[in-house]
Amino acid sequence: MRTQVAIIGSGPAGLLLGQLLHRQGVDTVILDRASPDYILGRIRAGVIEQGFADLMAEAGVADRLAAEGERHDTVEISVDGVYHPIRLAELTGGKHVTVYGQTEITRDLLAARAAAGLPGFYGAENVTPHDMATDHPYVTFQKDGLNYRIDCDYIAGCDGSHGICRMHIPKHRIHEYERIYPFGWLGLLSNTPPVNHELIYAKHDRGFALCSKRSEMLSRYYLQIPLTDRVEDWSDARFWDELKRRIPEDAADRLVTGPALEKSIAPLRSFVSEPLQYGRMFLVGDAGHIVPPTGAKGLNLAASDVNTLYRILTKVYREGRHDLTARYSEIALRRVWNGVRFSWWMTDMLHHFVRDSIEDKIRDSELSFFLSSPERRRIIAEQYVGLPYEAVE
Ligand code: RFL
Ligand code: PHB
Repeated sequence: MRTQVAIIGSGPAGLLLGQLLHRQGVDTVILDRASPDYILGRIRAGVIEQGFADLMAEAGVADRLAAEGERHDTVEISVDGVYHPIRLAELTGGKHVTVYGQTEITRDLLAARAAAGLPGFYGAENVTPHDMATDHPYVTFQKDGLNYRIDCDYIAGCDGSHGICRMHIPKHRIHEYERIYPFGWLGLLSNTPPVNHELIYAKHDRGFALCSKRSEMLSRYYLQIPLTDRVEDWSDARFWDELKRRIPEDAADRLVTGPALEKSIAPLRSFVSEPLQYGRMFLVGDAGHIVPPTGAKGLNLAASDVNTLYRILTKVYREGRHDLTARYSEIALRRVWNGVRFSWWMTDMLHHFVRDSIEDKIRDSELSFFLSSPERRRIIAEQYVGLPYEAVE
């Protein structure tokens, strides 16, 4: 089998890239080791930058996002129970974010790919990229006991943080930067009305908490917990009690609780692999970098990588600009490092590290400095709504 771009990974990065390239007449095949149902079962991101929403529109898959996504002009930071609104639109000249779940983004993209009849292999085993440093890369895999080989011009490694594409880059051609945080997030999804219209990022002596949502009857909450805790340690009742203690009093008073539809723990880490390419293979999204979720940047950085690669490949196929492929990593990484820094900063400012340490006192002081004037809050707002995408020329 032959295609122009073999896409490994059918998460939001792989699917969005496939859809955008399809609209430019570029052929793709998508391979994923999981099934579509499994992919849709993962509860992850919820905050979409405008650049990402615009890209979904360019891909022709933004109808439901526009109709059901909720526009947010403000985000709340609470410190020991006191609100500090960050008025995103007011501070950034009208920019905002949209609350629309990653699950729904993925559902829309999978539906569009199926409707266009584009090829994909789910439940693909032993997916392996080959000969990326030559002009004739290919991918092999097995499915239902049969062996497959896909010859292609380029390979897009969109296979997430546990993917295999990065592993196939020789060690001496890649540098990996990593920071592991000494805590995790316990997330809970429930069929209850969200406690607040705006998201609340709550810094508290007992630890960080986040109040988020998916819709008017679907809430998503997170608690900072020690890495040694297991999901079984947290009954629904214990989760709700702890959440109430960390959020502002008025929110705790109106919090509607209910049984958890899903509860899971995510460890927090910052990770970047440099460069994001090896020959004719590109790393896109979580395959090349991870951020802690506090800045809501992971999925949005995946989208900005897709934007860069899609614009480069469009110029390659339409204008013969083969010179541009060598620049993918450099362009994508500029924005990635900014997101990595902002996510690290938000995590650092809002979480509790070591009680009564000088570092925690300095963090408190730095956060109150940044919350203390519109000019300083603007610095947070501009990054939260997302920096502009860099042009590819
Ligand atoms: P994905 O979504 O992990 O998709 C990768 C796909 O590759 C497949 N795969 C393989 N296929 C074939 N062979 C192999 N060997 C393979 N290995 C893996 C997998 O089955 C999968 O289908 O990566 P992608 O597309 O790069 O998307 C990245 C996002 O999923 C991620 O950055 C976000 O979810 C991060 N994130 C958030 N991002 C935001 O922008 N805003 C948020 O509010 C936000 N909240 C979050 C988050 C991530 C979280 N967790 C659980 C890590 C909240 C949480 C709790
Ligand atoms: C979410 O709704 O899952 C969410 C929102 C904002 C974040 C992280 C996760 O910063």
